[in-house]
Amino acid sequence: MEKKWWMGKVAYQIWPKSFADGNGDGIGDLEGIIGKLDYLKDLGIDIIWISPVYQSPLVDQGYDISDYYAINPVFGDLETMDRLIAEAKKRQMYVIMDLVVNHCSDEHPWFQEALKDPEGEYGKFFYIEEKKNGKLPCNWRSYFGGSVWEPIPGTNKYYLHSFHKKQPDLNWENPKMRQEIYKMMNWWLERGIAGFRIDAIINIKKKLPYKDYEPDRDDGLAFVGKMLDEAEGIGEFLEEMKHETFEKYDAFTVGEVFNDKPGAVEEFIGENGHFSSKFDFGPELCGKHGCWYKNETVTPEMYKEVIFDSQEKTGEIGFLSNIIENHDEPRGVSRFIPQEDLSEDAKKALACVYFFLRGIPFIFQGQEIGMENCHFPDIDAYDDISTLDDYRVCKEAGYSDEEAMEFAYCFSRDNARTPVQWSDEENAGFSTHKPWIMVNPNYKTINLKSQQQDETSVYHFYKKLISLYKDEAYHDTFTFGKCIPYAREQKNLIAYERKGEGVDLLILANFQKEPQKVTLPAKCEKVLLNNKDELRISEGEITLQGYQAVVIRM
Ligand code: TEU
Ligand code: CA
Repeated sequence: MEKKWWMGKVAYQIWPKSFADGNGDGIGDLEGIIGKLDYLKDLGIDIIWISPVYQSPLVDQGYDISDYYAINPVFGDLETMDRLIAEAKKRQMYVIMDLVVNHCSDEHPWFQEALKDPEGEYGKFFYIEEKKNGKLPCNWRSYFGGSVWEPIPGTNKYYLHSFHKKQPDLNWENPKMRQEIYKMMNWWLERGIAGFRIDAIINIKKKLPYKDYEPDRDDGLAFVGKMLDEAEGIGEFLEEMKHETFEKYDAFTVGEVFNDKPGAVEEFIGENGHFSSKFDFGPELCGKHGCWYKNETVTPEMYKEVIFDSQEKTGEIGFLSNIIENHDEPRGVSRFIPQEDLSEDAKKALACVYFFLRGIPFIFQGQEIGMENCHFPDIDAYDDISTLDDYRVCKEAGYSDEEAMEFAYCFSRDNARTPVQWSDEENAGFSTHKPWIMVNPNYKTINLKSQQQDETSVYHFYKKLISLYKDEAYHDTFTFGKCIPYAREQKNLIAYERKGEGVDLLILANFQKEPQKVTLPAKCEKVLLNNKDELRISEGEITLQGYQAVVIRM
């Protein structure tokens, strides 16, 4: 396998609005990020993914772009972005930006032109159709609720949006549109970014001609994702994109790819795949069945099966990007640890398990201090459009306000979007101004400053994880070694070996409060990491305390 610069690197996702506020207006910004680069460097981060900071009405928090060539003044300007890229480089860190090209904002000039003249050049940048025999082209339901078709005022035409109605889908079948996108991507790559996280990319290929699917709710609509199962040929677009853009820059690309089709691993992230990596969404999708009230609580056994499943499917074909959370998900510690077991040890055990899987570990802002889901006082305190829709769906299904709020507490995207808890000072040290969204009230106990002073904190554990990962003696094994599940059938034990490059490592985590014994596959040479003070090892056997996690060299 050809070795690439990004292999073995550690990545960190910044969701700018809630990361750090540089100018005291209550909203995170680029200056705020620059101020934290030393912090990230010291943590051990190499690659920084910054969620969208482009010009945008922020209906979907920047995933609705109205100018790809400009920075939203809320976040800063191009000069600040250039400085951020340069300051990161000085510290041997790489910046990747979010590439949102399945759709743009309805306020983008292309769409504004399309509204004026749906038959004209820019009309062809979108999917615009008329009703036939009084019927819309298809019954697809958008990700954020309602039909994907929205009327164009003053005409008999409709445009398609897979997400919000303020996010019209770009027409990838149009080569002119595609060239505009590549031009923009190269413009950013020329500015010195190291690559892209590629948003919602699987949606760019539609199953055409349009057709209805079996309705999956009382609204008579079918989830738009259903169409993706049948849409063929996305590879042609992605190969073209690769040749026209990132290949020329040796860029790192990580796709938001929800795709389980046979051959998808090889196609997307194999040696000649479309992207460098793709997120492993196995854990994120675990126990989800279409709407909040149908979701199951994830047990350690369920979690174990999904991560091993992804590892087995991927093998050494390519590199997954491993996560426990992101800006679209609740906090990982609140989701993957049984609520009654949530503790610092359990947080460290979860960190240990996901971090050493084969692939590229991504840390989402605040994860390194063990930030948890947030209790919002009422539905109006939420901001996220998707949360508001899911809440409505629960209410319509007959759930009480209290029940719907409990679902929101478990699943809302805003759980991950509260400000990073830097200290126990006012506004958690995020801003001198009242933040745009509430701070999790637990910031007095969960914050970076206090954890920095405590060697046993979750934060220091993350630092240890990263420095072990990068330790020269093990780095190649963690990067290129095989990942082999160990004692998979042993309940509430999540264990695997990393083997290769002359080293054998064993990762063990006990996901229950009660101790459990594990038979070792070989003699223990050295304990490299342990989230507790003690460890009981005897001849060929180890006894793990509740939520104890260890990394051992065999
Ligand atoms: O997400 C795409 C996506 O399919 C989901 O994660 C989606 O956000 C979720 O099912 C809705 O609850 C990407 C971005 O990560 C997300 O923040 C954007 O809202 C979305 O694209 C649209 O750009
Ligand atoms: Ca600000």
